[in-house]
Amino acid sequence: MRRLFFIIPVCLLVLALGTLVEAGIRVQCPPGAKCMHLVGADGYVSMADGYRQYVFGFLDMTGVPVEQVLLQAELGANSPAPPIRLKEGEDFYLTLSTAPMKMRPDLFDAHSVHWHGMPNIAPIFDGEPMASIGANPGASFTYYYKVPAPGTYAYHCHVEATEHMQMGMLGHLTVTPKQDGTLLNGFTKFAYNDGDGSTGYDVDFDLTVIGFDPNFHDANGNPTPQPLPFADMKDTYMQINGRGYPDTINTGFLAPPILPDGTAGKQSQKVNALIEAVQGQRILLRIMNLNTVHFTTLTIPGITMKVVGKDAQLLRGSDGTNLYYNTNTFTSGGGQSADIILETAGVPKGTYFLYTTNHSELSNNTQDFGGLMTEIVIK
Ligand SMILES: [Cu+2]
Repeated sequence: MRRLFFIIPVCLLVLALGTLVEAGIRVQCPPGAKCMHLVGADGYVSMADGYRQYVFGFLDMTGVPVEQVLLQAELGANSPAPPIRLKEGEDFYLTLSTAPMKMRPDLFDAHSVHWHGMPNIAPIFDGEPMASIGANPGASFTYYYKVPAPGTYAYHCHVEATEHMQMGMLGHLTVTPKQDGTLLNGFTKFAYNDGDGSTGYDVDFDLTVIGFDPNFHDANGNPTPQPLPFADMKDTYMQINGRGYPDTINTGFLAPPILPDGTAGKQSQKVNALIEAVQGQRILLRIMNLNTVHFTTLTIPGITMKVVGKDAQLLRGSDGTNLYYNTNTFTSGGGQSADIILETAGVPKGTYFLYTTNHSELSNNTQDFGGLMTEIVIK
């Protein structure tokens, strides 16, 4: 009998813990809220010159049964991380699970999600590992956000940030304003709550600028004694949305990389960077620079860029004066963003190029021609 008294409570405890663990991963999404399940893992991507690059990254496992998550995530890191698009004021539950590193079983790094530049995040959900927490390998953690402000942001892993960001744990985070859905200035979609429709647009595109240093990535993919070459980091694979030109304009998924054992890997580069609009439409470019090494200057010969927002802030003075400005080049460093409007009325139909004026970055490592460039097609 005494043994029964012991066994029954233990069984109940195990059942309760099992339910909690399952609930921690399969969030019962509350009505009206948005929920997502990201997994941090390692994997491979193909650079535009065909080079297989080892990466760390996130992948979207929303809706995948708990018992299949780790198996499906194996070597499944995406680059860039899956884009997240939310509405201002929305309740968002983001569950992060960390899969063990398939190619680096000697590493036991946790992962986290940090919303770069977002105000009013509860400290426990900040993702910075000294002041908050992440998810250790095999574990999960659910973040909650009351999405506070519209704009163009990024999210990234903040654990050993220099290493994990260089390795690819970077993604686009867009928050649309409450003003969306109202008719102002002939538009129903806007970059910000501008009150006058001046940031209205017809079509928008998320552009994430990143760069990889193949020597750093190769050093990390090789389980030999560290340290990693932090001070020597030099990105020679500059990319938009995880691709160098001409892969940026390939509207399909890129072919899965061939793994070191000769088998096909998983599709890991799912976001293209082709910009298309009908003549007369207004384009909004949501540009997020997540390069860990370089400043980047972008230009679009033939189309004027109107900058209406920077670093997730509407460009407006304290007295309400618009501080928007027209330019033919835009420079940003890592962690900076911009909201740029392109008016296509009066722009002849055709193909235009968005590219960096840092000409050494118009290459895919040693392959001349490529890199940080995409196309804008006005139809
Ligand atoms: Cu990480």
